[in-house]
Amino acid sequence: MTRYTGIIDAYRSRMPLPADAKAISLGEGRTPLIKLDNLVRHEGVEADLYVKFEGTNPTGSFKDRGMTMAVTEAVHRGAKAILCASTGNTSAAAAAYAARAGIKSFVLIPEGKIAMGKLAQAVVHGATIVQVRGNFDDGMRLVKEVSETSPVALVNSVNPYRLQGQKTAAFEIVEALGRAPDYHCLPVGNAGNITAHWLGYSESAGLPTAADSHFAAHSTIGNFATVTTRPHMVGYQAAGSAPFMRGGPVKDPETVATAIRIGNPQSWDLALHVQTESKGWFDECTDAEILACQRLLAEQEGVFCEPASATSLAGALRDLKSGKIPAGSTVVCTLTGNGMKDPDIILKGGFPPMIEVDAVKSAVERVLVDRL
Ligand code: AN7
Repeated sequence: MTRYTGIIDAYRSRMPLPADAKAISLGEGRTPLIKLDNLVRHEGVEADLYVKFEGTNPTGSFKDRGMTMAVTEAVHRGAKAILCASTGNTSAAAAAYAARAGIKSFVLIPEGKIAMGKLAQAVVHGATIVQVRGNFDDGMRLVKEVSETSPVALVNSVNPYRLQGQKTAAFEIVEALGRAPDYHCLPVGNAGNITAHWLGYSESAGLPTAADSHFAAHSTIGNFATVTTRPHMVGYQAAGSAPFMRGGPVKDPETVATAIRIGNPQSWDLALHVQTESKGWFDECTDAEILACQRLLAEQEGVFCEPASATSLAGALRDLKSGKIPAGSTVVCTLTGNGMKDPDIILKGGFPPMIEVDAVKSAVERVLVDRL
């Protein structure tokens, strides 16, 4: 048995890091690929349908894969502080990895629009939290400006090391399935993660992609799993926050899925390359569809993801039912974050009220008898 120590150690030869850079890790990666046979039966679709549950990462989202890389590289260069704008998960990961590295973190968040758990994470890890009177896109503009003139490392996904880390989710899927899926579905905000997955699949297939010119693929395959095909990449957005569906930036994005409340995606051009090269598509889901799917997944399979994450599965189920994704396909949906980050959304969501009883055995038995 060797102790698992995270994605940099696991895929070092496939990472563009100096050989002497010491990995700053919390053991991220190796997340479960869960087959949804209950849900497939319940929904009457025919597919090998999986979710890659990124909510089991150390800070509860896929951001840890990118943050271990960005912070490792920044610290190696001598950075003493990192900076990001965030809808919540990036700030949680940045705060945690900065703590681990013993450096400072500064996070810009949109006022009042971040899930409680994510805010608590930034607080507990000692980040300096700046609430911007504006939305994520305002914060993003600000951190890009500030990082040009201040001695801080910008760790949003415009930092290419982020995507290099996030590509490892595709490596893990290829290893687990022994092949690439036919379709890979993700929620899309800045479109960094869909681009990162395409990089990962392309490297596993030994195929070039237009995204390489931007990120300079560094992979040597060595003993790692290889594949002969790549999936169609499908990106789903929240309807009130769907710039890829509108053909340009959305000025005032609004959705219950606060993680993807993003109107001006930073990886716009790259994501369009991914769509073209993979023969994939973008689509949108309503808030009602997103919340219904979050609940369905929790009830049918025991998997609790955050609202933004359910967007990928809600869209995939719809496209399976319509036949746009053909019956019999192997489909992987990324569940980007953990449901426990955003408990408010559930407790506000019209669930049955709790039952209150006197502290006597018979009262509890009565509850059971009525329901067994
Ligand atoms: C759960 O934390 O942008 O398309 O600032 O937290 O790569 O942006 C979060 C994004 C999907 C979208 N699901 O990924 C942030 C942030 C969850 C997320 C996305 C995010 P990208």
